[in-house]
Amino acid sequence: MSDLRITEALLYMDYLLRKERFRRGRWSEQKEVGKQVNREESTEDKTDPLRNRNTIFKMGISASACDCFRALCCKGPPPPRPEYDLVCIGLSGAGKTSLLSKLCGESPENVVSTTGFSIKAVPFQNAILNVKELGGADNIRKYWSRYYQGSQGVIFVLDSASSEEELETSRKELHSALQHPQLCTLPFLILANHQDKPAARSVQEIKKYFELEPLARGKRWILQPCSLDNMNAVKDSFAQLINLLEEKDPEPVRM
Ligand SMILES: Nc1nc2c(ncn2[C@@H]2O[C@H](COP(=O)(O)OP(=O)(O)OP(=O)(O)O)[C@@H](O)[C@H]2O)c(=O)[nH]1
Ligand SMILES: [Mg+2]
Repeated sequence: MSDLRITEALLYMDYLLRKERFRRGRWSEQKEVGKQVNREESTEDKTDPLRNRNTIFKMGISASACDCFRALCCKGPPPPRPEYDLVCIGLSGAGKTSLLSKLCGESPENVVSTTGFSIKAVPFQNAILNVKELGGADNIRKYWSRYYQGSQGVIFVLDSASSEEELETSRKELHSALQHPQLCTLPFLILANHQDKPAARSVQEIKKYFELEPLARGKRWILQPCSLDNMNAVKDSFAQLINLLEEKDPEPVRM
């Protein structure tokens, strides 16, 4: 039922209540006249708190109609969305900042390499992800583990079209993160980015090269091929990650 209809229904209900109250008032007046009771000369105690009980009762009906009206028609603020703290890692140039910026509705143009870390609150319909991106340059990677504490999930971004050497470095970093005591029990989202490039490896090649199936056995992870041009795939994978984060008693194996 639309808000307008509910309003109409409640106003009509209120009108009926008032009409009924008026009818009863007249009836009791007639009864009193019949008993020859003069209102003005009545000896009833005007200080008696129960004297106006009927009025209070009637007001109560009217007040509850108003409460009903308020509850049905005045929409309060939506319940707060749960927030999760995530860490986002991957080699320099993998596309971490670009993807996160696009998810926040910002332009990925003029993105510069992250020195140190940056935090973005990425809003989704059912949750807010506070993502801490750690810069992927050689001289920053050795400090990554200092920033893992408090994370509830991990996003690992890789460049699917990178050189063999870079891919091997990326593989080592992913292995080290998956085995780190502060991350090893958390859900992982692995984004195989740069899929728009002709040299990009397929998701099967990446799964094999990164030895994901034996390495991540017993862990909860999602491997998603994507590119900056295909944000729907990125959003879908984040929705799956939120599902994993929401699981109170996660299944031990998710392959
Ligand atoms: N073709 C293509 N280019 C991309 C893609 N994703 C990111 N890029 C480009 O890759 C470059 C590096 O992207 P960043 O987002 O800065 O990478 P990063 O992972 O944040 O790098 P660091 O902050 O240095 O760790 C930018 O010029 C992006 O435009 C993609 O899917 N396809
Ligand atoms: Mg960056």
